[in-house]
Amino acid sequence: MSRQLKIAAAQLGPLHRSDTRRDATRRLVELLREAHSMGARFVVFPELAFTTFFPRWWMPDQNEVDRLYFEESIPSADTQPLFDEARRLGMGFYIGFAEKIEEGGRTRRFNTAILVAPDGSVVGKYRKVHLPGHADHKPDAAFQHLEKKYFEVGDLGFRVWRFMNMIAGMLICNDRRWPEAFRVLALQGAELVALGYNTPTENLHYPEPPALRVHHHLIMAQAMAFQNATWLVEAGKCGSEDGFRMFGHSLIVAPTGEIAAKSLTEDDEVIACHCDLDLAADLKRTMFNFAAHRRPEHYGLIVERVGAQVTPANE
Ligand code: CDT
Repeated sequence: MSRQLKIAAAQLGPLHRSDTRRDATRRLVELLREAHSMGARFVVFPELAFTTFFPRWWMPDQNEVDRLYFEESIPSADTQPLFDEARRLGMGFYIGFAEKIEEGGRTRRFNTAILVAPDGSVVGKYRKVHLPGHADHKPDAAFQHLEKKYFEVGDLGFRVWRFMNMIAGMLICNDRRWPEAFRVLALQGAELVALGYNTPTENLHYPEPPALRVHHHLIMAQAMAFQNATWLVEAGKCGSEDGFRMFGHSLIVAPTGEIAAKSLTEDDEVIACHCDLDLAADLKRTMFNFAAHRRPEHYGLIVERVGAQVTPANE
């Protein structure tokens, strides 16, 4: 009998600067209940799901940033109700948050996601590797994208976990633009990749039509799921946060590359799908039988070189 799991993506509408983590948790609990009523047993929530997308703001007082946006423990008093309700309902989930730790005598901050089992235990942690944006203040820009200021590059690598009768991996937002991240998960047998995101409708760095940004979001998801023979569940935080818009289009993509479910709004919304986990395993035995067809002896540059250098073979 094939392995079936009903999975949901719980999209969040806007969280403004004035919204507290308690406010966010209340909404997350409602979304969790809705996913449960739809029959889902595993839910993917967005990146930095308890707060507004704060890297859009230049804030010189790090103590204030820590107090308003970073978690020193998870669950915390404010976020505990989500964990309690998930355990009561017997549901697993993925959620993103800003993590602050003390390690080796210094404070470290990461953009983090965790996998929580139906019994409430945290079974896996991932710290975002691909941090977009910049670290300096850009006073002339319409908004900032200061992930390089507020976070360190994740130090836990790309891992998978045996979880709820599947092999699950985690990524966060900008990671979805880098095929290497997915491939490292797929090489460990990932059958499902969970990913939360916050993606501004406008590109900070150069003009780009909003529709094109959504187009890229969709084709990346479809390509990454298919080429790595994995289910992919992406949940966004979206809508206009204090006047700064981010797009929705949360989605569940099958290992065939087909979009199985997609959100319609830019507000709180749950989408769900019956996922046949063996579809991922089957494709890894056939079309994407890595052991039979990959040629890593020709892929060396992928790990040796970071930026492109032009060295034509005839020079
Ligand atoms: N949160 C996050 O990583 N957002 C980025 C914005 C990049 S703008 C080109 C994203 O990749 O969606």
